[in-house]
Amino acid sequence: MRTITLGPGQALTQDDLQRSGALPREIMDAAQAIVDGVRARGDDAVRTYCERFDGACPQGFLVPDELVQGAPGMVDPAFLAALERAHAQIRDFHEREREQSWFTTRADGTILGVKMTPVPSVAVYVPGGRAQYPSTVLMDTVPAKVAGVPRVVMVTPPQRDGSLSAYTLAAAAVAGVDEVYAVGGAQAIAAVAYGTQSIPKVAKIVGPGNAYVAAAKRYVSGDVGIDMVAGPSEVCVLADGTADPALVAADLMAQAEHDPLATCYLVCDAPELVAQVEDAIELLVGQSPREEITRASLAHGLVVSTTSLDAAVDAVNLIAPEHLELHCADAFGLVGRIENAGAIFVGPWSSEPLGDYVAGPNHTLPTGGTALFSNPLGVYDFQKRSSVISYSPEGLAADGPAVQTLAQAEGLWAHALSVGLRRKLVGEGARTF
Ligand code: HSO
Ligand code: ZN
Repeated sequence: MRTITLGPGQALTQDDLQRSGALPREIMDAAQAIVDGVRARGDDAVRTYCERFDGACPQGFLVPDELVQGAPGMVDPAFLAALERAHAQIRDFHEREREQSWFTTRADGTILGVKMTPVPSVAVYVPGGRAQYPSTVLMDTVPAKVAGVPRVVMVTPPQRDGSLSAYTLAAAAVAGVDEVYAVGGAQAIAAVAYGTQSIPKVAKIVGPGNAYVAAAKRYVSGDVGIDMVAGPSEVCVLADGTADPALVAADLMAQAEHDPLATCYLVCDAPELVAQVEDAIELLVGQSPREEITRASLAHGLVVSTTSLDAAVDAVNLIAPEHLELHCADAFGLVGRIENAGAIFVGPWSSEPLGDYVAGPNHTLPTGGTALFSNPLGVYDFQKRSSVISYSPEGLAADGPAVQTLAQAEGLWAHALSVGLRRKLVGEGARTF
């Protein structure tokens, strides 16, 4: 890991992070060409790209429902029980996020409010290939289901033999996915954004994917809703001298093993702990079957060494990590000072993998510093608000003059007329509405 040592009064800067969220031009161009191809030629183009990139293309993209519903019976019972535990806890947490319609009345009888409506259809993108993430199926589907989305489809790339993983299908069945399509990559994003002969168009696409998937999501955004353009995963551990070096080492490695591009940060006001963590990593990493990925990721990780806890907190807020772990004496006391983080894991028992799988909060989180302005995936991503405005005659009489004055100032004659006509009707006691 690279180390930056901040002296007293020194602060971390964005330049120190050497972080570039931009998707490379070649990847944007390639993704655009794929999306345009699918938009123009539908299933034929999807098939061509599947064969080119996945090396296999199923006969039909729709996975038969019997196969999906049968998947829980094909997996090991302990896996199924864990999946069901995770599902119940994720659903319980997300139930609390559901926003209700609300209405308020004014003394003059006017009613104002917000009507909530679920997004009509959603596609959940689930990565395949090297990484099989049934947990992501749950995390991306449950909030949509809790919001009441009537049609949730899942798209995921087939394995080399054209099949889908039984774990992924079992998770789709447990989460209540309505249709599964064995198609991945930018071509899958294009298919659900614009529709093809056999794959339906949806209103919103969510879920993580590789750089081509991210580029395609960015390109189709606007024609269809998207959740976020996710980058490689990150963890930041904020530790003081009381932290357990082995736990910190394990937690950094848990993120590093996802992806050579994943980024690990250790922010610490106790230099002796940094050395102990590095020793612990060296001891453990050789035992990992994912040693190569873990080492590649840790190699570009960053240690920020500070002389005070206040400086460490400032550094964390600048990093705005996807996941933050607080390994400090008064960990909960620090929570109020953390402004930018996708998820905050507090104290030594709150290992980040608990949040990846079973705690309940969503694991699809803002990456690359976007925790500065965005949220974990949630039920609110699948609910739309419509404002509701219902005037009584008394309310119209009270507000009408102000509308006419403002409309005249803006030179909008018919705006003033629209209210003026009604004022007349109300004044004359006529009830035409
Ligand atoms: N840490 C990943 C999520 C995940 N971990 C899925 C294991 N499976 C990004 O939040
Ligand atoms: Zn993880």
